[in-house]
Amino acid sequence: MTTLRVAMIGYGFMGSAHSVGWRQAPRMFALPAEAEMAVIVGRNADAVAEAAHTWGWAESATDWREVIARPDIDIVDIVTPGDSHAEIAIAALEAGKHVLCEKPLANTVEEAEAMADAAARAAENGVKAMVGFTYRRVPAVTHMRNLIAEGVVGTVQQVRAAYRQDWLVDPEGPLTWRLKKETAGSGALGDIGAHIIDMTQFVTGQTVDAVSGTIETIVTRRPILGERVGLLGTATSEYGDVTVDDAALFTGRLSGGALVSFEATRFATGRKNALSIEVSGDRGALRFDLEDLNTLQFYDRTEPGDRQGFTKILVTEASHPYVSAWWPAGHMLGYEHGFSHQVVDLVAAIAEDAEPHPSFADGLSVQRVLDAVERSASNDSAWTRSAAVVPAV
Ligand code: SOE
Repeated sequence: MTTLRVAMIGYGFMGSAHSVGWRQAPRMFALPAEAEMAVIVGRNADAVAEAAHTWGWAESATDWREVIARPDIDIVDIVTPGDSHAEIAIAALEAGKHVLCEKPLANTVEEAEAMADAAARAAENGVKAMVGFTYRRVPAVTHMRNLIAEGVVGTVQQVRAAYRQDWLVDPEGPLTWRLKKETAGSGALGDIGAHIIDMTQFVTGQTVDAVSGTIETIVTRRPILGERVGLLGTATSEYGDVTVDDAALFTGRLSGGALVSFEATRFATGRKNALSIEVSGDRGALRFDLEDLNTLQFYDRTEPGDRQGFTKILVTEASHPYVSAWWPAGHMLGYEHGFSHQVVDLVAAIAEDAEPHPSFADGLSVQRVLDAVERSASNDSAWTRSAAVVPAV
């Protein structure tokens, strides 16, 4: 069996989540190729060596360019902030490495276009590129997409998508990289709005073709970061400007004509990581909520009136996507399982020489929607076309 040796660049929150995926997937799934956690890369030699030890990477290194040039590396997994995605991904693809890149694909449409072009060129030589919209791989979300494709909700008439967090409510929370335009590209919009745009396109099989939006920075100055801890960290006594949005509200028009309401915010007091999506159609409706991620709510309008009502589907049957590799029915899965499923799909695409999804073209399509929201917001919320490419689902 082929062995795919992985190099991961970066070692923050997403580094730990991806490491769990690389460790668990080969143990729980019968993968068509071996995946080996070869080397983890970061700028701070001591910290990255500790991360290698904690998460089980064979080696650590400090220079990503040297690692990408190594002939014994097959896959480059990028979990750095958005400002380095384009440079690392393009270099890796040009060096013939398969690439998995965290979302959002890039910080700008121009970078995302260059990445999608590099991926298309690399694909001619069998090299694969995937973007890490990992929530697609929550079994209930994949199941929702399959049910909609089967027609259980009929024609999609409206979608409601929200991603609400509250980790910035404290105005003394420090200025981390996620709050600076030069490192993150945008704020709640790109960080979590990107997830609900991708999820909407994924589950409906349609593109978000135009948007009208508003973005807002609620706390405009914050203490400069001392030491990073989790999403936040310690504060110093100096203050600096927040240069990204804290909240984004926008309406989208799907290629099939339906309206979507989107909300992405880090100021939803009490909401820790509340991603929800509800798709309403002329035959029924489906709703997913990350705070109850093993379930799907299904309303069937074709049932007799006296039996209609939302029913809860427990998405833990072996017949549900990804589930058979895990536990018997009813033994719940969590946030981290999506990262294993991402590895399963990437390794399968490489072994079978198939295009992985979400592709860099899918990532570019989300980036164009993010950009259209910002353009709309700076133009009195005027309807703005995103010129999204058709996502392959
Ligand atoms: C922070 O908002 C964050 O970690 C995002 O960056 C992730 O993409 C999301 O999965 C959870 O929240």
